[in-house]
Amino acid sequence: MALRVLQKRSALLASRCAELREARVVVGAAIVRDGRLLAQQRSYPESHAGQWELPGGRVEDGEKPTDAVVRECVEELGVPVVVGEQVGPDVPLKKDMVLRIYAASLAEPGGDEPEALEHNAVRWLTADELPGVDWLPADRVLVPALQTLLN
Ligand code: 9L3
Ligand code: MG
Repeated sequence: MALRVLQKRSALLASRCAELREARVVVGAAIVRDGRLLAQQRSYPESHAGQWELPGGRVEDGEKPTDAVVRECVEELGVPVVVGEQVGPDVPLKKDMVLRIYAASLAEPGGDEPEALEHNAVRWLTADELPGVDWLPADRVLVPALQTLLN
């Protein structure tokens, strides 16, 4: 009897450990308009300042990743987006984090222009321009998948 209880407890502990080991997700938006992809230039931290990334950020506790995409785009660009399918694989970031990109489009195409509210600048890039951009390392991994999305 005592053995069964112990076995059950250790199984519970093992599954809790697996949960804690699971990577935290950072989401990003691949916003496409007229065959171009929106990229933004980071202003912080100093190690990443000047490099380009897709808009996004950490998923909060209890938040759906796709909801986090919408929230981050409002915070960083001032515009809502409609979120589609994941683009490419999850890309490992430092520590226990992964970057997950979703295809997106502007929810109000004739509305406000996306603005760099927390960044240096935004750019709309063609598929041909993607390889020449100074991307953050994780975003660079996704360049082929992003070119496929644009083509
Ligand atoms: N990150 C990398 N590529 C991206 C995004 C949105 C984020 N496209 C990395 C940079 C940070 C971490 O994820 O180390 C958290 O992102 P944020 O909260 O600084 O945007
Ligand atoms: Mg961010």
